[in-house]
Amino acid sequence: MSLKEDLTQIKDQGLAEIAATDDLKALNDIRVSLLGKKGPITTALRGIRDLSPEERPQVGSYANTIRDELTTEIDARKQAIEAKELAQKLANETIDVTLPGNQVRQGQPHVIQQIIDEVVDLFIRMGYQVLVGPEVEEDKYNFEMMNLPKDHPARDMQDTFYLTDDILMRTQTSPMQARTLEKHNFEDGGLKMISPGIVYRRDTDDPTHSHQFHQIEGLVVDKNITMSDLKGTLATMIHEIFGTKFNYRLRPSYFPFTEPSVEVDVTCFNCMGKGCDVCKHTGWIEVLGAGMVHPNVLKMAGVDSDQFGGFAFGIGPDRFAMLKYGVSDIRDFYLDDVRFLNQFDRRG
Ligand code: FA5
Ligand code: MG
Repeated sequence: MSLKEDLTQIKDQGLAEIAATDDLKALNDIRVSLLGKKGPITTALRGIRDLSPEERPQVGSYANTIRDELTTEIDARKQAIEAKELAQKLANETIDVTLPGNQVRQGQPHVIQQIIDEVVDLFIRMGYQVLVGPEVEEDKYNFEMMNLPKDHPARDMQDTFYLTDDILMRTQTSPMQARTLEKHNFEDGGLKMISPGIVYRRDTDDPTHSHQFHQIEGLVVDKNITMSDLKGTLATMIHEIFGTKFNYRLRPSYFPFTEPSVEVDVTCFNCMGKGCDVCKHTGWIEVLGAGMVHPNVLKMAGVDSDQFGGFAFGIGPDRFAMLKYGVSDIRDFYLDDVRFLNQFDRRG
């Protein structure tokens, strides 16, 4: 076989190998073995010196053509393999947007928040504005402007956590009465507001007491507001939240910022009035305090108490939640046990 034929065979074999490979590494191996120093072309070219001087340039240039052809073919194959790999990779990474997504478990508002929302919605429907006040409060608003001067004995009922002598964790949402009265311009008309929020007390935790709990303050101040307005409002709310299954009663009470004052009890859900541990054997559970706004509270906030008067109430939504759902220990609301909380999923 002539050298030229050898070279042609090397070329044909090389082209066949190149065409047959699908893999970049294998292709590189082919390149090295075909075109490298120890490859067949280099070896064949060594035979050139045995040829006649006329044949040498011919065969030499043929060998170069073959080398170029193989190199071009290898490069083209390399591009083809790379393009194929890229296409495959893209195909693999394609996101099928029509597949169903992973299910994310959806939560629901905490049961006490659900009660607060119900109460707030009702009062919005009755034309009240909703205000939110600070939990870290000044003594001035929490006590003094609520007619509880320093050293007033009634402060003992609401001992709390003090940050300084004058700054404390509010014991009630009632400071929002003072804050709102102070700001309201009564030349524009009367005032109807509710203010839900968290309050703190140095209470010993028991089935109906927590050291941190919720209140919803309500305040109506206008001309000609009477105790029957208060009673009607409270009855509307109790029926809205509890239905008519539960009874309620107004019991005379004392608050320094209302006169007269009442506390409202609802039938104990646990014994339905017979008396049990939950209701301390009274048959009733106290759910809110209320009364007619004390003139001193109006005066201290700069409101003319001869012209204006009103009522106020402070609801305990934690107690509402206990009654409504038959939960016999308030502390269950604060343990964050999802098995307990999931029972109040109102999405059904
Ligand atoms: C007050 O806090 C008055 N500010 C309510 C008020 C407002 C009266 C406006 C007049 C006018 P009292 O301390 O009774 O009152 O608390 C009101 C309600 O909060 C109670 O009826 C009860 O439902 C709830 N409550 C009181 N202490 C706790 C506690 N430690 N844990 C859970 N709920 C409580
Ligand atoms: Mg009370």
